[in-house]
Amino acid sequence: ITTHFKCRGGLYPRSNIERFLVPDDKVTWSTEFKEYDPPYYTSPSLHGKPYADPEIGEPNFKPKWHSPNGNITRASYMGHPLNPIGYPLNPMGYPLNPIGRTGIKGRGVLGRWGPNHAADPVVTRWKRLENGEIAVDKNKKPILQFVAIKRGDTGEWALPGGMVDPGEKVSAAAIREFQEEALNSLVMSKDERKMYEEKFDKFFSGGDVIYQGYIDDRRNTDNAWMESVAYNFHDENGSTVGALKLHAGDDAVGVQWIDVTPALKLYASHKEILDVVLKKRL
Ligand code: RP5
Ligand code: MG
Ligand code: MG
Repeated sequence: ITTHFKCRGGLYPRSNIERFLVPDDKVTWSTEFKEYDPPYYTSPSLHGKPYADPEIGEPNFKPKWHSPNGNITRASYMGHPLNPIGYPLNPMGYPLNPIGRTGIKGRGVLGRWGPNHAADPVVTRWKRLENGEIAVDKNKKPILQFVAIKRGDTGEWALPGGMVDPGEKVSAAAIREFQEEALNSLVMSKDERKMYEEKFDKFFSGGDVIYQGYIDDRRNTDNAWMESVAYNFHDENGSTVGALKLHAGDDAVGVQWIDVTPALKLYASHKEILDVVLKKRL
């Protein structure tokens, strides 16, 4: 991801705050943009949330920017040659979006200043005909399918990803989010959940990192942004996770296997991630 579109222009999510319009050629911080005067917005909904940072400058808030920082990492996957886990800070000490301007300052609805770390599971299988043969497209290429959820907030189809909890391994977050959003593990009994966990231990231990870095998420601001690690878990013969009955859960309002096609439109940068998966699998 080298630029962003989805976090520019229009109203900021769940607010009536209009973003300052940033033209394509004024995104990068190194391009001068004298008129740039974005509104400052941090959602009142963050108030008192355990996952939300205090305001910058509060005496008890001393984050170590650019660093693994204990349980809450402030390191970025973006970095630059001098500091591989770094991002710019402005003169007032606020982290700056590594891609550039978004037309809004503050944190918006994001809890953390700087990178907000998420994990995205890309669970795939080959599309099959009723006789079990792999279905092909008009170029005779096998058709890849992935588990998509419909997001409750925007109604868009997306990877069933979510935020990494403090101290949680990123790969564990990807698997947990898949189980919550696509299998509705949150309403399973302890025994049921255990049964699933044991059944899929092997499947989920074989994930490949497909992408790590910035996500063009509509919640991003100049000072807070999403970064994610996407893992591909592939069910080659469709016999394990590929054969499961899916149930939308948590913040997902729908779930289904979707064909990966060039015309596919997905939330944030998820289509770009699937393009990488497809290239790797074909
Ligand atoms: C996206 O938002 C990430 O790629 C991930 O899919 C998702 C995490 O946020 P929530 O689903 O928790 O809202 O940027
Ligand atoms: Mg979730
Ligand atoms: Mg989610």
